[in-house]
Amino acid sequence: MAKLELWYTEDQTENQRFSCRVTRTLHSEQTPFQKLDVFETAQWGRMLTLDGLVMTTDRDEFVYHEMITHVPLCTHPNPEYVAVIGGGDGGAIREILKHPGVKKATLIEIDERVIEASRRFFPAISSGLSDPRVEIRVEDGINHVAEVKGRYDVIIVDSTDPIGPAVGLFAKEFYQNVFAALREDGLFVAQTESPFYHADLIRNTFATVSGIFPVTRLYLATIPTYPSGLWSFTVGSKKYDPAVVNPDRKLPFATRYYTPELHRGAFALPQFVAELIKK
Ligand code: SPD
Repeated sequence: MAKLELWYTEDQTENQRFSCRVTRTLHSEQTPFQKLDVFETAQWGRMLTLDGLVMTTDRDEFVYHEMITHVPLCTHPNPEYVAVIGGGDGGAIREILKHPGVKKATLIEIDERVIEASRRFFPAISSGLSDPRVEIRVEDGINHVAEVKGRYDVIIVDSTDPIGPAVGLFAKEFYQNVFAALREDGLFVAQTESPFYHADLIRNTFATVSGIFPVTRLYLATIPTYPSGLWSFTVGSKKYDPAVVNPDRKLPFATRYYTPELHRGAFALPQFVAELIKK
């Protein structure tokens, strides 16, 4: 008897694919910037993809969103003004708002349809977007950081992969503008892909950021639905070292992945990753 099955398949490299069973396609559209799909999957709950690449899923989003936010926000002693470039699903914003000292979280997302899709299909991820401390700007983050000076304590570059609209978010000029957009003791973090598949990108980004910021660090997290499952984040900081954290610090909010002890451990790099960022 014939059996019909629906699977999502992502070409992670020319020689590597990732698949998961789809129980329903909830939404598909071509936005002015990219192809946006929302699937219901058997393994990961709802999944948002852009241009055929997984951006977030119900069941593992907490790892990425906690690690891209709490590492920089727990490094800065008093983060008040925080910006997220990209991240239209709102997951990073939700985590930022857990920090009681944050006065304003600005989301700068180029594609309004991502925000709309997240509000509609991912209520738990987008839950912070209506908070009064949140300002949403639908514009290109590249232009925004080029225009503002000394405004933010922390900038989080929650970009898509370095293709299409996100290419400029991995460029030297962008990091220079991020430096200028930060206050005198500010820091930024960018998602920088997988050390298994994007070694050159990590090497080049780290070298570029090191040429601009006095402190540059790389840390890792395990994100099962991202290519290879091992994901990197690069930090550029004007003053504070994100690798130095009190592991016994008590957090005034709940997390599922991030702990201060794990924060410290995330900077302990496997040898092949450490080699990538050697001077
Ligand atoms: N290959 C996946 C990289 C996606 C990084 N950004 C995801 C956005 C989630 N807020």
